Amino acid sequence: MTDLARDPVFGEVARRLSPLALPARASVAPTRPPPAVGGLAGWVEVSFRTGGLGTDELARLAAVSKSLLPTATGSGRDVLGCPRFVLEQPELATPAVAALLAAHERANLPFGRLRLMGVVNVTPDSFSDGGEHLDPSRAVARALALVAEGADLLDIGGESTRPGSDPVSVEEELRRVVPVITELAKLTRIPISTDTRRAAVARAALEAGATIVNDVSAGLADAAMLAVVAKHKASFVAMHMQGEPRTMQTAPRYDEVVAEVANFLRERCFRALEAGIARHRLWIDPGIGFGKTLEHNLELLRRLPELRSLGLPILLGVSRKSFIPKITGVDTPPEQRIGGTAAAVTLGVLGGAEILRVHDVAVMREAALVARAIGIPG
Ligand code: HH2
Repeated sequence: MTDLARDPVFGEVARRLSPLALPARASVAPTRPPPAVGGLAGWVEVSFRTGGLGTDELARLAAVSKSLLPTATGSGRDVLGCPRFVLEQPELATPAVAALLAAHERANLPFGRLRLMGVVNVTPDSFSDGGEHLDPSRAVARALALVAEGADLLDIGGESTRPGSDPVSVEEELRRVVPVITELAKLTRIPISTDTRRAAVARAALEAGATIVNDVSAGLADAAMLAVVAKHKASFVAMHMQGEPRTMQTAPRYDEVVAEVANFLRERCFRALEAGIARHRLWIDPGIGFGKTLEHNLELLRRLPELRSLGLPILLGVSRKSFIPKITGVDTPPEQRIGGTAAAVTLGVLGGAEILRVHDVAVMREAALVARAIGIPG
């Protein structure tokens, strides 16, 4: 069933109904109350968004969808050739229909404004800019240069999470990022994000003027993280990672990478909501390169629209990453991976990403804006 799950809506229902695709801990409740299907008068019409599917896949989707929607009568196609079902007895609607409608509604939410998040790593060892901005004044200058290039947000990190990296101490991470954030908060009005897995660092960064916490462990690395974010009314980026940076690339394994990433993000966002973080302050990120093979990364990028059914803005970090030379077969240094990054940013925007985390803001801003103008009119 999961190989049919290319459609964001259908993918959501398939995942909910397929016990194999659900890790035991994952919650399957909708993220907000489903529409009152039983209360709707007359009938409900469900059209599947199936852009990009071939005839064979459409036929299989229609067959499986029919079995998921036992109360549906009169299946057909809408003007775009998408399968369409009319539910004539909505009071018989199953939880699957309610989930389908809720997911459909979320996947069809209008796109938000595109935002470019400029990256500055105050570290000696980050994979692409390590050592360049360890000095606080250089880090501040780089951040201001990214603002001048058109960054809408800044992401300041004090610990490399590249594959194979060792964690640094909390004290060292604080020493690296707090002076930079303090200074930047005085010099720019652009929202500042702190890229950290530590609650103590998040707290200090928020007190210094940051308003966003970007946690590559989605709150799992530090039990106090979600409460700190909630207390400061900060935004929270929940990113998916399998394992931890030191060993995550040793042997990443998934039965179904998109379903597992989506379920993980849904679960972590539930935890964030429970901790008191407002829904409108949550962003999700599939975590390209974090415990994933090249194939896993490509599958996630191709099927990014499925994550839209969670109803939260998608942040995407593809900038300069090692999947690019793996594809080209040419081992270019990270700062030269501009073309590959622009291609991935373009496809990411067309797949529904709204926040692009990049090192080269001016070029990627141009790529992202052009991609959106062509691919997502209005
Ligand atoms: N990627 C990196 C670090 N933080 N955060 C989010 N939300 N998404 C990402 O894809 C992401 C991230 C890795 O890139 P970089 O910061 O340039 O390198 P390093 O971890 O070596 O400092």
